Amino acid sequence: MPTYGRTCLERVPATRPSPQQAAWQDLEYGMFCHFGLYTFTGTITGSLWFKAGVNPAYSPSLETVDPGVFNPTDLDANQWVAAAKSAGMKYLVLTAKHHDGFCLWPPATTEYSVKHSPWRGGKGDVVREVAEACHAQGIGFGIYLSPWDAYAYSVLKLDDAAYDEYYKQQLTELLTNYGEVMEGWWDGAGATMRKHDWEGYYRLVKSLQPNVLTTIMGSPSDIRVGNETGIAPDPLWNVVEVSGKDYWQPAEAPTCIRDQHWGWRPDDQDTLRSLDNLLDVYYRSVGHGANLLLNIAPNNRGLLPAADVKRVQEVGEIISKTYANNLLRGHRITASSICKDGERYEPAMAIDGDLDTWWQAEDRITEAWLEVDMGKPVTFNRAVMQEAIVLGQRIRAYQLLWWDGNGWQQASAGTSIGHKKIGLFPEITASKVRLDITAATLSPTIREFGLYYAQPRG
Ligand code: FUL
Repeated sequence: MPTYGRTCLERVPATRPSPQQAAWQDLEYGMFCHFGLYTFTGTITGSLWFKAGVNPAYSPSLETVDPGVFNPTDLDANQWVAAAKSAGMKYLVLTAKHHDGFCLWPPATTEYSVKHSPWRGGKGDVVREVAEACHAQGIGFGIYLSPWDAYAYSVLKLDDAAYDEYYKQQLTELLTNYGEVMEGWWDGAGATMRKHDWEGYYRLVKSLQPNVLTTIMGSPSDIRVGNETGIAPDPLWNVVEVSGKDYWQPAEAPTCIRDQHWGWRPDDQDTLRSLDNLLDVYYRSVGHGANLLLNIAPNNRGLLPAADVKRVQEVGEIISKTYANNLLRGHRITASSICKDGERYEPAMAIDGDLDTWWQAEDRITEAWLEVDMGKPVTFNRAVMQEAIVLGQRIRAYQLLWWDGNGWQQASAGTSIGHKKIGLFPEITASKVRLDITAATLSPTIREFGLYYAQPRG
């Protein structure tokens, strides 16, 4: 977690991220892995789950999938994590339990788990293997634990209070026995069909691991999820109002690498998203300031499909190549206003590639610009802007201008920047650019400002 040092603080209160939220936003890109009995039956949505949700008296005996089908003969969590890393992803979220209630670890609460599968002779624990692989390879580990649980409702016939205890026991095991958990996904699907002790869950989670960030359900949760398209809105504001109070609640954009199938399916061989489609999703999630959580489903052998891995590696390679060198780096940068607190907020901090430093305008200045003179014409078609969100999301409007020799022309413009904004525009050649912040709630900060050139794609 970066240390942010002393700051040129405005006296005005503003909503800011927790250090854990700020660190999570820096991760930007993660892998979602949906894995469970549905990997072996070929479908993630069963009528059982729905019926069990709406009608607790429903008897699912004919539809409950037997744990005996769970047998990923070649399961290798290290392959999943290595693939995520090689694609530039910084964390992995695993479905420890999906809506069917089947547990990928052997819990004390239910027998409906890997314990009754042939895999590793019933002694296996997928959560452990994935957690250990994440920890060993140095990426964040996240757990998805569906509040909606068809098995607990319909087979075990737990009422709301009994289910709260059941769920809390599962949370306790998952947050006690698997090392550090960075993100806890408490899915909203089906979660309103029952009464849940959300506040109790939240308190328990934080008491077990204060650094865990909760996603979706909570009181409110630490992370929000808007939809399942992988696309975040623009503008994207981090502060949301819940019951009259302001909260910093960064956004995560989940989506599937294959046609809306969260789990692996044998009949789903032709729906892998194209490279261009995935790049577009990246620009419309990470490029809008959200985290992208891309689902790649391990197959029934327990491996990520080679084609999916290759595709995300291609995406990762294009992104890392495009953003390897900031064309503004090392050039002369000036600002209309500089916070007078030593040298820490000099404009050069905005192009130094150091995420622990930033430029900041003087207190009470809410319109300001940064100008970079590159000395000679440079060609670019992407701009990356980041605010020092540890001080809140302050910028309300900006435009990127370039000097055509006679006057300023606009390359791109917008309202929110937040953690990151990537501006995409047709190729421009200029030797001078200006980032013009035309509105801010408090003195604006720029953590990084960069221009890049993305090779046109065929
Ligand atoms: C949804 C679930 O119903 C899907 O199966 C999937 O887990 C997705 C991430 O969240 O709400």
